[in-house]
Amino acid sequence: LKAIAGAPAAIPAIGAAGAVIGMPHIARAAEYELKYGNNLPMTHPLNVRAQQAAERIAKESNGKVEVKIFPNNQLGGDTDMLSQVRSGGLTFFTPSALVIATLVPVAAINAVGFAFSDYDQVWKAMDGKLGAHVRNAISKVGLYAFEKMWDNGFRQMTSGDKPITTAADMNGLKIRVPVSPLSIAMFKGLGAAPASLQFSEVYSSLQTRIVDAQENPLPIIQVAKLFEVQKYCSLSNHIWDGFWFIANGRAWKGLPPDMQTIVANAINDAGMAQRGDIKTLNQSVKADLESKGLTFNQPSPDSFRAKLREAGFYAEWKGRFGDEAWGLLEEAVGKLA
Ligand code: TF8
Repeated sequence: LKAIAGAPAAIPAIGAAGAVIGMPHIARAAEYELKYGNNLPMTHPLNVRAQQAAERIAKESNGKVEVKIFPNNQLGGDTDMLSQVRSGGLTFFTPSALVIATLVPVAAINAVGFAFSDYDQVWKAMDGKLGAHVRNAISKVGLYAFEKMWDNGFRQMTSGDKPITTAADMNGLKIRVPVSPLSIAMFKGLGAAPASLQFSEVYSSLQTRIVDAQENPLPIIQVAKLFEVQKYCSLSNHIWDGFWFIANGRAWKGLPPDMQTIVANAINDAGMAQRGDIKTLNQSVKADLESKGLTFNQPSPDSFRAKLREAGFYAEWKGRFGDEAWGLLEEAVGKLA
């Protein structure tokens, strides 16, 4: 007999109902069953670390809280999961900042093109005032955002026909971007022809040549096997992207405070470990992708930034995000507009 961690060692026999005798694994149901959905396979650090957090939560709550992971778009694409976490059908979801911004516009602020240049800047801002500003905005739409953002990575461009070496190579390029107004505006500003598609459609849209290019961090390019349908990768680092680990507000408030503490500690700690995983992967994955046929180049950000400035991109988004949020961003990365 193997009871779940913390469950009573002896499983009481059930009299008249009988059926439960001999089926110890259903002898104790969790009091709180929390569903977590995301769009990545279990091999990505997001799920590896979430799985560890789920195990820790089960153990520390003595089996009262069970977190069940639904990876790989099992519950639908990002847009579906975002509405499920709002309605409560889903307890947890980890949208990219770009995606949650369809609901909370200021959440896209970390994704302003060519703003962050390294992780020191990123975590200082997102663990500091800029992150607090965004979390507060997320709380206003009935969602709870855990304190620590998880890392998606710096986004890089991949293409099928020719490498992207300067901003001039962007002209007319059909590039898939997430469902994100900021991404659309930025790539239009660069002269490209961006199209918003769910992440679940990226591989097939490249394969069928609906689009010629896409942009994502290297670990995503690897787990989604995009090297099979792309030839070039430009290490443009054009956006730093992270995941907000969010919860349905009512479900979160419905957890007793001691359980909230257990869950929050496990998730925030897992997030910190996941940041380390992505940093390590960023260094190791390139060689692997090269061996699988991707040709890399490293463009200078200068021509891209200049083109965005010329297109009025920074001035426009400063207006959209507002002076307060923009001020916090510039405090972290220096003057942009
Ligand atoms: C996108 C997203 C992705 C993430 C990741 C797959 O490109 O931003 O980078 O959602 O979880 O749609």
